[in-house]
Amino acid sequence: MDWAQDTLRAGFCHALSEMYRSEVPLYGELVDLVWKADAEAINASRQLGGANVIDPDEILPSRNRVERHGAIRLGTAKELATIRRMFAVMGMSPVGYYDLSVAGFPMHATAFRPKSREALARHPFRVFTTVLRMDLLTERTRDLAWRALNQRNIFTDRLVALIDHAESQGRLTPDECKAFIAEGLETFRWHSKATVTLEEYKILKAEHPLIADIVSFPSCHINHLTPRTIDIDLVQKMMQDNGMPAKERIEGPPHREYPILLRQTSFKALEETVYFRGSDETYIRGSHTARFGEVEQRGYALTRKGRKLYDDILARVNTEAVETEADSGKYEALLKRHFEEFPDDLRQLQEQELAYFCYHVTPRGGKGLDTTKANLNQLLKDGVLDLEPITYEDFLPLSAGGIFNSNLGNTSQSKRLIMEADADLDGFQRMMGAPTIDEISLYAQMQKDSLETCRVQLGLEEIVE
Ligand code: OOG
Ligand code: NI
Repeated sequence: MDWAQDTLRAGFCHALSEMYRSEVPLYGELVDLVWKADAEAINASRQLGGANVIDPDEILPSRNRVERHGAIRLGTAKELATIRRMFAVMGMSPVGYYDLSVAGFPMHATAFRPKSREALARHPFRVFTTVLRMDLLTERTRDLAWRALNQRNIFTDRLVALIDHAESQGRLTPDECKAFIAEGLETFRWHSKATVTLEEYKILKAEHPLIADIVSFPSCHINHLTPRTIDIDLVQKMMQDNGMPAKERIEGPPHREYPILLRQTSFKALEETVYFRGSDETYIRGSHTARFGEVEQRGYALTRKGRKLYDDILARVNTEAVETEADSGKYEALLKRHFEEFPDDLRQLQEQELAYFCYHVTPRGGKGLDTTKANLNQLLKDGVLDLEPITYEDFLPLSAGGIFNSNLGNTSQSKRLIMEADADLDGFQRMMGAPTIDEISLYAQMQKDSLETCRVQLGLEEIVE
């Protein structure tokens, strides 16, 4: 299916963003603030001049301005299998597997997103999608969850009919796309009327607040939406200056000259009024805390070797933080110190094979190349090729903060049960009815394809890496 899929995906993301803006006005304020921060960062770079000038069209291609990721939490295999089909209509595939049990969440996840460089460039909408692991719940909670989840249907009949239709026809007409967007939004819409009683909600929440969030409502409301910025440090400062309930620190790697992976911050979830089922047709007023707004700055995709170095350094930071009972200021210092070990230089990242790159033939190119076999590093040195880091398109949900907090003792028995569980990729794929795609192999393929294009352009037989 590659008709107007990119347009449908863009339209859906835009509609979802408008819906969330009206549901959570603070999200709208955050988006405005990100635009201001980006404009300021560009201006500041202009004033500095020289090599530091940010070319807004280069670093902020049109995709960044519309770029969003969201997150949803599902309850059952049926929901996961159907959401996979729904996202497939928009050209989004399940990429990566995330085991959240390590952080004490009875959930695992994938991210639905476009796979190819071209589709990502046209519109990179992605949705982090978790599903509950029933096997990690205590019996009482599991029974409750089953009952609540089995009586709900988070997809409208018209949406399911449109998915069937798209699958059999291989496309949707513009009118059908419009209907698909309108019907699809219903799956992600917020409902303040819970499907459970207050007592049931309390039982679910006592085991884990996210279980209550997944199980208690008639849809899988989008729980946050995230715009992308070019200067997350500035956004964090502006959030604090504007009195937004910002998180204390930015998650992920520290600030670097050459950013890697992903840095994120958010405003904390809001407490919202909800109504629990009472006896007969009555409802009881209560509250629920789940929805928030987040912002992210994306860096370079790392190779397996690079990711291992990242994880090793972070583990050392966290161990030392626990040992020294570091507060958030000290934690920041630890992070900075330990990450000095991660090269902050483009050529080193390339030579040590820590990050992925796309290669291009430079304008002066291979004029006068008199060999059939050339060495990649020599071609770079000679200015025949240049390199462009590949952006990390995935997630880092088990950020420093997550693991750090879960280390802080005070762990209940049901939580311990979760934290001692193994990842279950097979179980996840069985629930979804399809395999997940390994994200690292996507980046490796992009790098390989770009080298192959260079090889052909230069008329070489081989470029040796
Ligand atoms: C997980 C959300 C993960 C991110 O940016 O890492 C995510 C959850 O549903 O709580 O969106
Ligand atoms: Ni997120």
